[in-house]
Amino acid sequence: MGRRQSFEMAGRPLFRNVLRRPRHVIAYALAGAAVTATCVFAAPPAIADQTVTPQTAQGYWSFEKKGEDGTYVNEGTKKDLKLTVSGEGAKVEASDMTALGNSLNLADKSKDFDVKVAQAVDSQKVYSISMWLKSEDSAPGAKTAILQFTGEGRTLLYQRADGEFVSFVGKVDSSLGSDPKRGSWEHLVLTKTGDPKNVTLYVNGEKNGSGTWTETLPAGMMDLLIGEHKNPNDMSRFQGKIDELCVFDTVLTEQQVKQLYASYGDITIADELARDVEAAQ
Ligand SMILES: [Ca+2]
Repeated sequence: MGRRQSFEMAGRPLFRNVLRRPRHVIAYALAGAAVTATCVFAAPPAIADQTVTPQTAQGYWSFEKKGEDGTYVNEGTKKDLKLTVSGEGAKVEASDMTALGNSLNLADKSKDFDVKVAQAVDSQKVYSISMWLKSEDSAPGAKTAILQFTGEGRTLLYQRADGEFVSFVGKVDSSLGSDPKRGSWEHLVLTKTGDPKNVTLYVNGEKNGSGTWTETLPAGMMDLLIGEHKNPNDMSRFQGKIDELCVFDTVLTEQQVKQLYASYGDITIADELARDVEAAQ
């Protein structure tokens, strides 16, 4: 309503002025407008961000389809990127949110599992990782691993007992903000730049926190572990559900993060409803 009113107020007077003038004046005015427009836009406008959906990611796993080799089908663009799920602690089964279909269920953090994307990202370059996640850990440990690299790699994202998100990827703890809604489905996006070195976490399309470091990261492609530290005794395993894992080889902009979140129309609505119900209780 407000938008329509302001459009009419801005648009009508101009429209009337043009109509009242003789035709050649209108033509001249329009030509002038075109020249003005050309001058104004002589420098090319910034190229609009590419529209981001899960399908535009290099790796995208919805956990709905399994390939002949037993791995979950990568519905993204780089088909040789594979996600493997093994161990008694990891199952893929019907989610508690219908719109998500099947989700990865890590039901008991005392049971071992191995959920991994081999050669997922180039450590020193840029990337973004997104997923839907729901913690079901009623007694979380001091640190819970969420995203971890193997070998020389470090913990990209973990969560403290009070819900604070932290990245240790740069060999220093970078706080990425609190998580007051731990226990409900949340859409997380973590973006990592090359130089300057920065990680930024978005929760449900909103920037939650960011951190920087100076240490040079180990070189090369990194295997990404989901929900477990590379040394399982160092942190608790994640207990809960994960879905819609995406790996991008770009740094998503804030606008693209919002686009990606918005692309989950039904789920974001269900998520908001769940929050409202929770808040009312
Ligand atoms: Ca799914």
